[in-house]
Amino acid sequence: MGKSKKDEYGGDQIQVLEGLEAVRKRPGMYIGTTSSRGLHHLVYEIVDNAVDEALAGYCDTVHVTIHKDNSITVSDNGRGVPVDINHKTGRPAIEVVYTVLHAGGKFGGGGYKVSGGLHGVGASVVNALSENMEVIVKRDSRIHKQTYERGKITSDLTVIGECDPDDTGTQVTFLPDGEIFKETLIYDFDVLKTRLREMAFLTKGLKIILTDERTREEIDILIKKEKAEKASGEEFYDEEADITEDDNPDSSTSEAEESDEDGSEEKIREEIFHYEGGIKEFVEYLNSSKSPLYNEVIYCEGIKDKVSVEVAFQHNDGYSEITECFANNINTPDGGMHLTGFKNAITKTFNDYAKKNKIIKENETALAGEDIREGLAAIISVKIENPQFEGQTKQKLGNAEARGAVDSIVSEQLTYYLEQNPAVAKTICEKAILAQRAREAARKARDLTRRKNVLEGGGLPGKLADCSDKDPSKCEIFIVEGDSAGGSAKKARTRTTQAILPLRGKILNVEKTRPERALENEEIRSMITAFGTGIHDEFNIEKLRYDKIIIMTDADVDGAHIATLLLTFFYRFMPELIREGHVYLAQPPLFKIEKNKKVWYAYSDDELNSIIEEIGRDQNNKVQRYKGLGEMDAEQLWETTMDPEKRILLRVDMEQSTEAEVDITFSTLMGDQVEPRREFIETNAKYAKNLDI
Ligand code: 1YM
Repeated sequence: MGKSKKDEYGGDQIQVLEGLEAVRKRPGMYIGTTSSRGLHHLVYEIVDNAVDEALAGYCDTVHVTIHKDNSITVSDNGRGVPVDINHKTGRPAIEVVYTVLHAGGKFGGGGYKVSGGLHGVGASVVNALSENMEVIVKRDSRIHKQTYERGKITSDLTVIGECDPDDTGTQVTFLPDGEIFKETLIYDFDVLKTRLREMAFLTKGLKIILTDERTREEIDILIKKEKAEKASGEEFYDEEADITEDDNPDSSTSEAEESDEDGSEEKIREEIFHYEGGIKEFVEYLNSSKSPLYNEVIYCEGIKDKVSVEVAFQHNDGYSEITECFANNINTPDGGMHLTGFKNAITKTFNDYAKKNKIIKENETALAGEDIREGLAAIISVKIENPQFEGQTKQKLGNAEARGAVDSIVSEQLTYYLEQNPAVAKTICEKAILAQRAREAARKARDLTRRKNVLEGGGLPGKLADCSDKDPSKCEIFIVEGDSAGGSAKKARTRTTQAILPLRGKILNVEKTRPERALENEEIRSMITAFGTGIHDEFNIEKLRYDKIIIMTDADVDGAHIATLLLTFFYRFMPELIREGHVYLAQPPLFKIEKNKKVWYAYSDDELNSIIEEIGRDQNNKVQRYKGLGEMDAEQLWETTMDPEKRILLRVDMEQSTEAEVDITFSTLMGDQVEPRREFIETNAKYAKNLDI
């Protein structure tokens, strides 16, 4: 996708449009939201420009650094943003890139940037929303620098040094503005990591390096400080919580470096993403915690009707499907035309192949798309001139030409591939036939039970102690581990709004069970009927009978295991429940502390220590460690875990995770591969504070 010298951007080609005031007034219009998601979006806007430079063939490395003060530096080794004078404005081009809002800078329309030579669109938005920003460009043997505050220039473009003529590139550092990002200013390494890894997969050959200069401790302090500031509602100053260099010897001063040599914990996190195989490697990554059915990743690519198409896929021996779609490197979780084209192509091509090779007979039913896609991991990536993002959240590709292009490229190349690789073709067809049979058998069984239900009246599960209020927005259901805790919970609850569903022992691991078999499991059926929503394609959130679904298990390893099994079931059968924020984890206390007839509960070791410190170390202190919910009587269970006024609930959140990451997390935790699970637990155990999947 290289460009000739002739159509390179000159300073005068940039259109000057409107000022950045509009961006500060209505940031949501440009970056979607000013929540944590918007904060992270700033990084992607700048990285996009570097990736465009890579796609144009001029850059192969991008560095992203999170600094101790939560400012970000992004740098690349491309040509450097042009610094020559723009004839229309009489100002340097770089100034225009960073201070003038460009056409189509609206959220969701960022796609045209890729390979269209129109990039730099988002940079001015990032500048407008940053307390300060600095850009350094190495170009024409010189090092140039300009600085800004809240989108306004604070220093003219100046040459600050010289460099080798071959040494070129752009470096942007910005500090997001606290006046705009009121929710949080703290960057999450893992959120950036996921997106940057994705960008690297989508841009084969590009090396992206992500570095976090903050230590764990420093991040914890930042979080505490931000919480305290929010609580006091005003600028809060706490010497202990402040980590500016002067006050805290552990921060980035030279002393910190010395302490590093002492072997103390001054760890800097760094991740390098570099995939010569591009989306083929993305598919291998999706299947990394699963067992692939065949060795090779199937790959198709081509250009048709000006749509550039890349598709890669591989089946695993599981039952769920994960297909991630991108248009101009932007994730389209709601699919769209490219996905439709892909589904058409594989359904048609596999059926044609199976018929032609007598794997299924002429008079037998054709394989359904869902049969062929059972256990499929796929990536679809299209690049298109004027992407239309549709749907409520603008996350669905609307361009009809993408459907035709993907369909024809995949059909043609897959037909050829299957002919060349009959063993792989047979394996996939056989898996699809098994899926088809299971689906048919389940349908017959379901028809039978439906008839039975109509005759017998159906109804709610017997074990459910339902609440009396019929307004779902006021109701919650506790899924409780074990009959005895279930008993206490039933006694403790507020009958009007709290329902209790006790589950016996461990629930089924749906990750390792055919979906049709899972539906034969009694606990699973009870939950489905109690929730009222139905599952999979028939899921309907409007029918949800409770606003909150609360998993209440013991605060130990077994309890965590049961909670994970339940979450896996929810995610595989009714993911919208989690996505829409209806799923919670109850937090039973770990300790009860008694002194002179007064009682405290502690939910962590830290809390236990601070309570003891507060009440004074004393022989009269009685500390009891709760081993399970069963050890609490109804009153204690109510007081510590169920009372909406006092309890702590963790909401299960996947807002900033991609579908791919969540899928991998569940297959890692619950699948049949042991090694990825061991690795996952080792890396995450230390940091597991909050359940964020
Ligand atoms: C760390 C962020 O922005 N890199 C970057 C941006 C540009 C170029 C190179 C570039 C593009 C072109 C010609 C061209 C941009 N240029 C412009 C504009 N990294 C980062 N690297 N020369 C250099 O598109 O033809 C906007 S972005 F408009 F000035 F050309």
